[in-house]
Amino acid sequence: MANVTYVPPKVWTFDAENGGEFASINRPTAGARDERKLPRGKHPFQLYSMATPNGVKATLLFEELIEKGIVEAEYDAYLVSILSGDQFGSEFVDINPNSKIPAMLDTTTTPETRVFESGSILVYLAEKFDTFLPSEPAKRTETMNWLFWQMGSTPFLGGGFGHFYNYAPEKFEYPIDRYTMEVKRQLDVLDKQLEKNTFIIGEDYTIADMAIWPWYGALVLGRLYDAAEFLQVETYSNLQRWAKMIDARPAAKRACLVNKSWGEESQQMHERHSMDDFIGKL
Ligand SMILES: N[C@@H](CCC(=O)N[C@@H](CS)C(=O)NCC(=O)O)C(=O)O
Repeated sequence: MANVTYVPPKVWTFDAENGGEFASINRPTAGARDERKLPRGKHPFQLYSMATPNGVKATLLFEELIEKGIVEAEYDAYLVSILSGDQFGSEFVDINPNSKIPAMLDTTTTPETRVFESGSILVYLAEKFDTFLPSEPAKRTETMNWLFWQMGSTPFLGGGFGHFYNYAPEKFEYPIDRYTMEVKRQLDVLDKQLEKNTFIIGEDYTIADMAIWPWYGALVLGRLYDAAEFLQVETYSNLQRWAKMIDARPAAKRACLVNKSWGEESQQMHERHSMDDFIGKL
């Protein structure tokens, strides 16, 4: 059992940054911090995002829709750099009062429809184009079950495990143990589900796969938190099979590039407006 040295005061106050990786952007208040306009393109959908796993959920669905030939799903994607505080600019906050990427505008409706929360974006687009969300009640419910599973479970992976294993200023045994236990349990849940199913809900590729893959696929493919060995990700063989299968899809390759602002310059894409943007990058 770890030594307990911190005694919480009667009332918490925001005195200083806590030293963690994203400490300089965190504040205990919501709302816009400055006036900032958002760029606009010519396509029906305007996406404001970054190529983090939550961002990739939205770009994966967009790219799959376009891969299917649904030209009405064309979109302009603009980088919102969360490390520079772009998520606190006034026009972004008008679209997402929660100041997190991804956020989107559907400009084809009157008035325009704002959509925030990646799960809401997936459902909105899947319903609008009547694809990747089965209409048959049992399959639709199962898709929703796993979509909501992802939305509810992943904060323990990202905000819990990822934060304490990767970003916290020190390695604290108690939270790393607690969240590693939970993440391994979640990986086992998925591995067991994929033992009998090609995709998450069965034979249909759905928005449940598109929500889960950017996080748990990236994790077991060794692309998240440098934690592959620590979590023994190769032991989840069904999950590995599924992660590699989606990784091989052209839409998935494109989705991971959109709004990418790190890595080699040739592998970055701050804005995406058409298929031509991918030429020479894949
Ligand atoms: N539940 C939200 C989570 C979105 C989220 O946490 N986005 C992160 C990047 S992956 C973000 O924008 N962080 C900026 C901040 O916390 O200030 C969703 O699924 O859309």
